[in-house]
Amino acid sequence: MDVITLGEMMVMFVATEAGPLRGIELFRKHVAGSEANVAIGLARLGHRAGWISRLGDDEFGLYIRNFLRGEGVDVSQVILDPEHPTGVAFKERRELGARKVIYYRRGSAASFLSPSDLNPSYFVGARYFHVSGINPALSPSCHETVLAAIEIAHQAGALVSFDPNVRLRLWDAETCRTTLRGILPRCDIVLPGADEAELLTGESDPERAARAIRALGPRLVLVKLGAQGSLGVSDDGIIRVPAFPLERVVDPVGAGDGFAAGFLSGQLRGWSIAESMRLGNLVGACAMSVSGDVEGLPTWDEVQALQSSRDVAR
Ligand code: KDG
Repeated sequence: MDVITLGEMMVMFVATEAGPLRGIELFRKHVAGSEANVAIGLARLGHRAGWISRLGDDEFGLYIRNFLRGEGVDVSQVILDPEHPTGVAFKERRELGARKVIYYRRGSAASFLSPSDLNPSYFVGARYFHVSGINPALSPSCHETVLAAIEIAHQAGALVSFDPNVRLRLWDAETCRTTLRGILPRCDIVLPGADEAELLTGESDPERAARAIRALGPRLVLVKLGAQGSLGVSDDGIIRVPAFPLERVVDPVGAGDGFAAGFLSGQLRGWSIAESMRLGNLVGACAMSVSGDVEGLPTWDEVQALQSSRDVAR
């Protein structure tokens, strides 16, 4: 496997019209889950990606498993749980202000993931293990599973990539900060947004925040800066890569997952950090061009067409 990911995927109902959910009658069914989004992004770009999780043994669980399978993501490590349901989320659309994602995920099958669900032989030969700060927020056993999986991945020789994915609807800021700071020293690559980097370090300047995260252990920190592109801090110094030009942001949710998929794809191709970040920015922009998390993620052919039309990479 090139990249193994672990996390919860939910069925996500996206409002077809803008406005508060109480007035919405129609929703479109999508899948949503940060780490699985990354696996889909990588599979579309031509890499071997696997996803570890639990889903309810119910209609939505089967829908998600089939969807991922159809995208070419390996789902051999997905357990169908007959006792707990697949998580559900709703996404509101607003013309003004931030979009809201509402969860119905407490007690979901994925929140029962435990270290005994991990199969160390699955990690043999993996190049990267990608996980996010959503999992440790779901339950103590999910937190333990993340720590155990990081350990297994390192033993197998994989690099660990970590997106803090701060979700303050799942836990309070202080618990989040303390828990995620306990995970950061075990990671090789950390990909926070600017606000997440600040929450984790207390530094509002992204460069200082990235340095503070590096001081905890990770060799590479990539801060996502939205319209300002991304910032990379490593032993080689500081790299700033402008955003891929996008005429209209339809929905920013999922952009970070696109960035992670693009960046890891670049690294798997042996590209430099700057070139990989450029691909990350491009894939992140593609994710923002549609209202679902994954529908906009490009195939490798689409990436090449975009690169040659805009002459932005390689
Ligand atoms: O990164 C996008 C995710 O936030 C979205 O898919 C929902 O995974 C999700 C979550 O738990 O918030």
